[in-house]
This record gives sequence, structure tokens and C-alpha cells, in this order.
Amino acid sequence: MDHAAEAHRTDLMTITRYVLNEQSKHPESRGDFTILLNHIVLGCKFVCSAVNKAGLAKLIGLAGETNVQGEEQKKLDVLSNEVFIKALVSSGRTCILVSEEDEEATFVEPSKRGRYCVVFDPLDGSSNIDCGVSIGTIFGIYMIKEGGEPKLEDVLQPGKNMLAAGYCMYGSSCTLVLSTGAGVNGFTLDPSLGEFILTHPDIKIPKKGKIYSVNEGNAKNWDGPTAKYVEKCKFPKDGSPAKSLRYIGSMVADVHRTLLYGGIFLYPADKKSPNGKLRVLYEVFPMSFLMEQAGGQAFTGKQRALDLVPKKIHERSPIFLGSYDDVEEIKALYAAEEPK
Ligand code: AFP
Repeated sequence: MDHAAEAHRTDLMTITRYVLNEQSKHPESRGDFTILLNHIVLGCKFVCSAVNKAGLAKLIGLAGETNVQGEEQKKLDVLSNEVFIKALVSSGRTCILVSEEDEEATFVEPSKRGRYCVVFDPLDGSSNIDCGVSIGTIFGIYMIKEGGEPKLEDVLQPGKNMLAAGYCMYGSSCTLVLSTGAGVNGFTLDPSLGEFILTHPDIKIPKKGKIYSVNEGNAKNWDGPTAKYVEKCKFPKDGSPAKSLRYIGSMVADVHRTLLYGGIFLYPADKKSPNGKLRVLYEVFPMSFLMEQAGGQAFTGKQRALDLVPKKIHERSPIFLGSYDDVEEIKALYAAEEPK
């Protein structure tokens, strides 16, 4: 990138302008998606600001604690959830919301209803909040089937039916990565403008990477293919260099690095958690959607992740996602285990 030229750039592609441009390619579009996205962006900006102030404002800590004024303190993830629910309902474009924070799905009241269903984790990686490590919001968007009342089945659809997915990472900068099904674009919040500006157009993941990312503390409980794969990363027998291990424990940050640098992120099944840890609707699907849109792959150990049909809103699944060639290798190891 020519940084000198960038510094003098005056034609800024904001996320709203980008989505409006996309919308103009579909003359039948009523602008509902643009409005919905604006509300998601507002939620991200609010959470970004709250995360930045967390240490000062004592927003961190247990939900239900009181501050010196005797006011109830909200934990950052509880606050983020409230912000997103309110922003999404007030957009007037949603009908069903599924949040990691809420046991039940929220059905928007008829007077405020629209056609979109949003599944989201308002603040993923929250165990990293207290030490200032990057955390993020993850979201996926479906549209309800025509006619009738919205039903839970409208969100229990395979990930390949999502219209859009993305995440916002609250780190050294605030970065929103979005796919509306035509590639992946990254936008960085310019705090002086309060706008997300297109900084990473058309992200493509390298075909093969040099990094693997996994919680190796679970190794004693892994299945054969995962154990063999990680062994191969560390001690390759084909003369290729060993891969580096990077693991933050915050899915947004680990996936963001994987998307930009290439490699593989895995949260496999293990003996203790036969379905892995990560949630299908608002972790596995949105990240798998982005990976595929960037030219990578996402696999559950049994099938393409986006083909999975969830039965419950908080269902979990093992996941292997990242560079095309790296995921091919793990797929081959699982295929070799299948009974002939
Ligand atoms: P928390 O929200 O409890 O911090 O969990 C984060 C997460 O869901 C995901 O962001 C990480 O990739 C994964 O869990 C890390 O899990 P381990 O701590 O088991 O490695």
C-alpha cells in the first residue's frame, strides 16, 4: 500500500456508501438491508467505545455489581447485548434475533417487524476483556421465508442460506469485516470521523498458510485426525517448514489473523466435548461464510460447515477453517478414518 498516497486520500469509501453501491446493483432492492446494516454498525460503534472506556469506567466485572454511586454496573457483554437488541429492534427490519447472551430467541413485536433474522454474539471472547486482549462481535443475517408468521425454523437454516455475515474486532483499531455474498471487505473505524472506511478491499485468504491456531491444552482428548494434523504442523515429513502456533483464545482475533495471513484455525471435538465448543449459528456459520467468500474452506470434521442444519439455536459444532490447502489436509485425514 502506498501510505503517502493513502494519507492524502479524499475519496473515502464508507461502509454505508459501499452497501448503497451494492444495493444499486439490485434495482428491486428497497434499502432495508442498508438500514439494518446501519443499525448493526451503530451497535459496533457503541460497543467499541464501551470497550475502550471499560478500564476507566469500571464496566468490567460481574453483572449485578454496584458502583460507588450505588448504581448497578452492567457487565460489558450484558451491556453489548442490550445495545444490539435495541438497535436491531428499532431498525424496524428484523423479526427474529438470536443472541449468545439470551437462552431464547427474541421475536420482534409485529409493529416493529421486518424480514431479516439476525444471529449474533455481541461480545465474543469476553474472558479476554479484563486483560485488554482483542474481542469482537460476530453476526449473521438470514431472511424469513415469504408469508406467515416468523418461526424458529427461519433461523434453523444451513449457514449457506445466510445473506450476509461479518464481525467487528475491538483491538488496537476497530475493524469491521463484512461479506454480503460477493467477496469480503474490511472497514476500519476512523475515530475522528466516526465512520468505518474501506481499508481492506476484496480480502482473499492465502491458498496455504504458515500458522496453525488451536488450544493445545485439550490435546490429550483429541481424536485421531486432529492429533495427526497438529503433529504434521509441528513435524512435517515432506520437507516443508513447521508451522508457527498462534492462539489468542478470542475467535474474532484468531479468525481475523487467519483471514489476513492464511493458515488454519481449529476448535475440534474432543472426548470431553464431542461437539466442540463453538456455537453453530453465531460463531461457526458467520466465520465459515467469510472464509468461503475469501477463497478458504470451513469443515466440521464430517462435512462442509455451511451445509450443517442446526436443530437448536445454541447448538455447537467442531470447526476447522482457513486456507484452502490447509483445510484440504485435515479433510483428507478425516476421510482416511472413515470405515471403508
Ligand atoms: P469466551 O467468550 O468465554 O472468552 O469464549 C471465547 C470463545 O467462544 C471463542 O471466542 C474462542 O475461540 C474460544 O471460546 C476459546 O476457547 P478455549 O478457551 O477453550 O480455548
